[in-house]
Amino acid sequence: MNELLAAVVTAIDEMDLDGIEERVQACLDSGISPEEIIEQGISRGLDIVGQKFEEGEYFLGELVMAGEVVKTGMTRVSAVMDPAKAKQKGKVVIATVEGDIHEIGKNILGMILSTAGWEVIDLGVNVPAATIIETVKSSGSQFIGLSVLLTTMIGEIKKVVDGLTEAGLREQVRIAIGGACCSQDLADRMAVDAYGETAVEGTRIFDRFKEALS
Ligand code: B12
Repeated sequence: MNELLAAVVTAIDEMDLDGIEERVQACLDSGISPEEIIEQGISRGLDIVGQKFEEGEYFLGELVMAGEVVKTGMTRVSAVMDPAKAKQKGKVVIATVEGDIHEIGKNILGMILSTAGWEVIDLGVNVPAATIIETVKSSGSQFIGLSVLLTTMIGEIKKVVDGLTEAGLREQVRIAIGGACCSQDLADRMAVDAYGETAVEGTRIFDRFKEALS
């Protein structure tokens, strides 16, 4: 891996809040794209932290700290993403489902979708299905991106699907899911339209949805 990207990975793994901005900036200065920094630096760093958490080497405090380091690094990345391209393709409603407060992946998805030309309506974390459906109605959006990291919260996906069906909107709205506990199998079981492993894949999915609906 590129040395500068590896330094971003290490900064997250070592929870180096003071060093992350400088390291992200070094990547940007050397011409590494924001998308590469997100996918190969920030996301990989968090994968390692997640693994160490699973293995009992890191605890909740480290998770929180790693989250803060990533947020700080992301401010540098988002500063160079081009907002001028935003809003041309249509509106996407994104949210982390109710009961789940993980926001980093959703925020990255939002940032990448904006850069790819979408108007992003970000409802935040811990969002009830009813709020998502209300927003779809009031905004006229046909696209929903749900972030789900906790296995215990997968039932929330079904609530969104059922709520849309009850509102008579299911046929005209496309839903994608992503996040640590999601998979194609889960997408099939929840009867949503797609699963995306990465935020970059998310942009391809929404482009595909749009093409199919128009
Ligand atoms: C950071 C973190 C936290 C931070 C979150 C900080 C924040 N501000 O977001 C804090 C400390 C708050 C936290 C809390 C908890 N966490 Co936590 N956390 C993590 C960790 C280490 C990283 C998550 C992350 O940000 N990853 C980086 C981002 C970039 O990745 P991502 O979210 O997957 O997103 C990428 C893709 O998935 C995709 N994507 C994401 N969403 C979407 C949506 C769409 C539509 C698409 C297309 C793509 C897409 O795009 C992103 C970029 O490519 C994970 C471990 C892991 N491997 O995921 C555990 C993890 C998710 N947490 C876990 C747990 C158990 C908890 C707690 C319950 C711990 C506790 N005992 O209290 C609480 C839950 C609180 C709650 N109610 O939500 C477990 C979940 C296990 C499970 N299967 O249910 C994990 C997997 C750790 C583990 N291995 O045990 N956590």
